Parts: sequence; C-alpha cells; structure tokens
Amino acid sequence: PRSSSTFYERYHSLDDIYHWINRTQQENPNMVKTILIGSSYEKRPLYVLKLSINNRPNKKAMWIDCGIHAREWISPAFCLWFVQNSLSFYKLNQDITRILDNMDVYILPVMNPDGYHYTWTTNRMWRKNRSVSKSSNCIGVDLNRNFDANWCTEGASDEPCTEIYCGAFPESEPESQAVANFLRSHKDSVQFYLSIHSYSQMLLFPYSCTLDELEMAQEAAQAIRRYYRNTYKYGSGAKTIYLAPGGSDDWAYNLGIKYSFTFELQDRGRYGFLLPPSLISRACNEALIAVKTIALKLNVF
Ligand code: ING
Ligand code: ZN
Repeated sequence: PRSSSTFYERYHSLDDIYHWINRTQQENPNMVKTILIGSSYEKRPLYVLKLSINNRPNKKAMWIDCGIHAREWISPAFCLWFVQNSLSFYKLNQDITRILDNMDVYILPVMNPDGYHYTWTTNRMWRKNRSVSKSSNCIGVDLNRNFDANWCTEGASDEPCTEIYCGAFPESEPESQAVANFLRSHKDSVQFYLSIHSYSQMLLFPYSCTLDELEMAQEAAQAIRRYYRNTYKYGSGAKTIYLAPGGSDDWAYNLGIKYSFTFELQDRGRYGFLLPPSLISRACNEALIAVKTIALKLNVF
C-alpha cells in the first residue's frame, strides 16, 4: 500500500532529488562527496555523488549514470536506490562491503535534469534534453546519440525533430560534454562504466566487446533469474536491441574503460516507461544484483 512505501519506492521530482543529494551528503560526510561536473542547457547543476570509503592510492572506480533519457523514471530511481543500499549495507552485506572497500563509485543520478523536469511538468513522454536548435523549431538532442562514437550514423538522425537527433556535432550538448570531460579526466581509475535506461530488460555491452563482458552479462542475467525469477536478455547493443551510434557506452569503451554496459531495466512493455511505483523495488533489486555480480568479477580485488 502507498502509505507504507519508503522514499526509495516512489518517484521524485527534480527538486526532491537535489534535496536528497544534499541530505545524503550531509548525513554521510565520511562516505559521500558531491562533485559538480557541469550544468545542463538550462543551467541546472549536474551533481555526481562519490562514494568512497578510504583513501588508498590507485583505487579503482566505477561510474553509473542515470536519467540520460527523461521519461525513463526508473533510472534515476535506481541511482537513488543504489546509493541508499550502499550506505545502509556497508559492513552488513558482504558484497557491498567488498565492492566499496576496493572501489570508489561515482553516481550521476540525473544526467538530463532539464528533460526530467519537463516530464514532471509538461510532457511525461519526453526523451531528449531541452536544447534549442539553430536550424529548427524542434527542441532537444538525444544525449545517447551525442557522444563521439560512430556519431550520427545509422540508428541516429540529423533531423532535430526526431527522437534520436544526434545534435549539431559530437558533444554539442553540455550534459554529454560534462560526462565525457569527467570520464576523460578519470579514465585511469574508472574500470567499469554503466548507463541505466528503461525499458526492455536487457544487459547490453558494446559491439566489439570481450569474452569477459559476455560472461559478466551472462552471470548477471543468471543471478537475476535465480534470485528474482525474471528474464533479462544480454548481448551487444547492436545485435540485441538496435543500432545506437553516438551512445555513451561505446564512447566510454573506446576511451579505454574496459567494461562498459547499458542496462535496460523493467519492464518488457506492459507499462513501459510508466512503470508503477509498486514495481520500483523489484526493478531496482534486480539491477542491483546485476551490478554486484559484474563489479565482483572485476579484477580489482
Ligand atoms: N535504449 C537505448 C537507446 O539509447 C541502446 C538503447 C543503448 C542500445 C545503448 C545500445 C546501446 O536508444 C533506450 N531505452 O534508451
Ligand atoms: Zn534510454
């Protein structure tokens, strides 16, 4: 019932998420730092939470971004879930403890704050950011087509009125540029890149992946099946879902981040982007077990 759902079992407005970021940092000063990595087209701050337990030198790291696409509300909900779970179960859950003892975690809860805000106020099904085009009256660039990896080839569009508009040039958008700049300057530590989307229940990796990544995704999908009796497909993005040039996962992989994944969370289309709040905990726990499975296979321990 609604009255007994926790903060993390509900969707939150952008303002609530900004307050949550603030609160989370203040309540956990030893484990959480906030890093401002840039701002959106409409000048909203892009905050990354850094979860870090100790200052051991040469520590490896993982990166998780949520909310590239505005209407995929389960995605920011997962980032909040992940942070909450990590902070609550450190020293209590063996897997979380092992991961946090050995890795820093960077989390960008809402990569597309302008679009997210717009889905709360005006159009629930908005996908892109909210940048104004010089050549058209249509608004918004698909941030997951705006990275410099096979930019604007088949699977993207140079037409601003489409949902998969790639932008005027690679990293033309402040949101993708901020993420790319941050990862470029942290590429020596970041070993694991993860981008959270919905929907369709898939664990995707770049086309030219290694056997390692295939095995990681396979194990993660098996863990989801074992613990939650739910089916996730896995494979390269191009073969499993469709071509998505200019995506952040391919770009991160080309940058040299060895393990790069895109997760498509619940569901498989029944509710689609409108996943009801009652399904948030299931969807997030499934994704969490997949993240843990992959993180524990990284060669950093
Ligand atoms: N899907 C992804 C998209 O950007 C994707 C699909 C991402 C495919 C990355 C391959 C690689 O279109 C959603 N739901 O946004
Ligand atoms: Zn998406």
